[in-house]
Amino acid sequence: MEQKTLDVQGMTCGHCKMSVEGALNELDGVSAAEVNLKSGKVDVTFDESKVNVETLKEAVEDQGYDVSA
Ligand SMILES: [Cu+2]
Repeated sequence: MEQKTLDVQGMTCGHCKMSVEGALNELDGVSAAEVNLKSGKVDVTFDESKVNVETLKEAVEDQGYDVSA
């Protein structure tokens, strides 16, 4: 399992948290996604043989947020 912290801009409330975590958890290979609203960071645990960081970013961007790392 791989762990990656994404920097996400624009998350402001519980709904944002749910959207981002939901989108990531829907991806095959993601076992955990945890949004920290205060820091704007998302910790993702995933199987690197099934999903890559680029796909994680796209899933968050598809929800309308910007990812910088
Ligand atoms: Cu929100």
